[in-house]
Amino acid sequence: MTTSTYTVSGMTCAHCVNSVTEEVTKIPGVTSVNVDLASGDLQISSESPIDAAEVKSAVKEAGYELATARPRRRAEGVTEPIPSVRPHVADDDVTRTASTQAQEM
Ligand SMILES: [Cu+2]
Repeated sequence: MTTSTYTVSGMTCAHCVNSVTEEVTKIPGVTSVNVDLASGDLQISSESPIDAAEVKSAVKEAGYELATARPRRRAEGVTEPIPSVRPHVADDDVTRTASTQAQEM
């Protein structure tokens, strides 16, 4: 059992939360999805680790963007330096963040 936490940007209401939850739940192996509207946290529980690219495309399918290119794997004891709560960012910031992190991968 693995839990990964990502940050989704662009969600503004409960409908957004439902869309993201629905798309991410469709990823094979995902057992539960928990989205927090205020922080943008997307918590995914799965039988085995889910490819970040799959999560990214599922979130995109729902109409939103991942603010983090990689999961924060607290459950596995791997600590990455991540800002605690990401505020909603302007559209151009999202684009820049996404492309920068894509290059790192
Ligand atoms: Cu909405």
